[in-house]
Amino acid sequence: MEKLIITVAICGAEVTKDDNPNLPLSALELAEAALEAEKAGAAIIHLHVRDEAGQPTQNIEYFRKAIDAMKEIGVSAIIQPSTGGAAGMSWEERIQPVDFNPEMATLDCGTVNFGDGIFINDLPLMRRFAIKMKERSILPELECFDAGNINNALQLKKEGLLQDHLHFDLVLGVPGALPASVKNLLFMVELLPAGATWTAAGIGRWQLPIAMHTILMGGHVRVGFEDNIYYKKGILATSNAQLVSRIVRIAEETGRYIASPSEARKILNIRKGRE
Ligand code: KMH
Ligand code: ZN
Repeated sequence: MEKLIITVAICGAEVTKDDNPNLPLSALELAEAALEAEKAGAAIIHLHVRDEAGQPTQNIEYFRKAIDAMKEIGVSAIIQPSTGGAAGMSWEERIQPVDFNPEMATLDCGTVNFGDGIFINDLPLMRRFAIKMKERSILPELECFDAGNINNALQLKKEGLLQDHLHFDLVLGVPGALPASVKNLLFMVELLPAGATWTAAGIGRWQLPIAMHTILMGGHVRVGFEDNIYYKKGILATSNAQLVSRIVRIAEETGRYIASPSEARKILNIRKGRE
């Protein structure tokens, strides 16, 4: 099987330090968490940023600070800024980090309920994001929270708005979207087009079981505090790296070895690398 790409979603937009005091939020904390997770085996850093009050923001200056801090301390993993931000943000606010020309960025593929909120991703918004990413040769991670989202991504492909290689992130268990279960994971994977690569992310207590099934199915894995703050039931994770390390141990026991950042770039057909 292909080597396993581990993505770490280090802070997200919703979790707070009250939920888990080990959550990284400042630029320096994000950089240190990214480096520690990379050393543990992560090849992709899925990045959200927060302002001084800990609120989610898509302001380019906060991304700049976090990414500069990461580079300064030697992070070489693929940095994948979020263009999802938080539910309720405008598309203009959300798209800002694309201006950095990152190697990857997320492209959310459909409107879903998101807890008590609505996460709006209509086709005109998706087209805008896809066009900008294609112009800049940024690989979109096609985030799908429900089965119909995959079809929306394929619609963009039909319209010529995506590059040849498609990479999906199947997010299972967002309250309001498709619940996490092995049956739903299999269902979504069967809908993917031939040749696509995919990552799966299970929310909350589903992070570990979805990851374990994904390892065996040949997909790639996302873990991290954005999706889950616990190590075990009732025990908070001490760091994102702790969650990554567990995936590395499990995967290697099954004979699935871990992709370095440069191997991940090759698997994902990322043209613009640092190497
Ligand atoms: N925070 C969620 C509303 C993404 O990063 O692209 C959206 C999200 C998806 O996290
Ligand atoms: Zn995110």
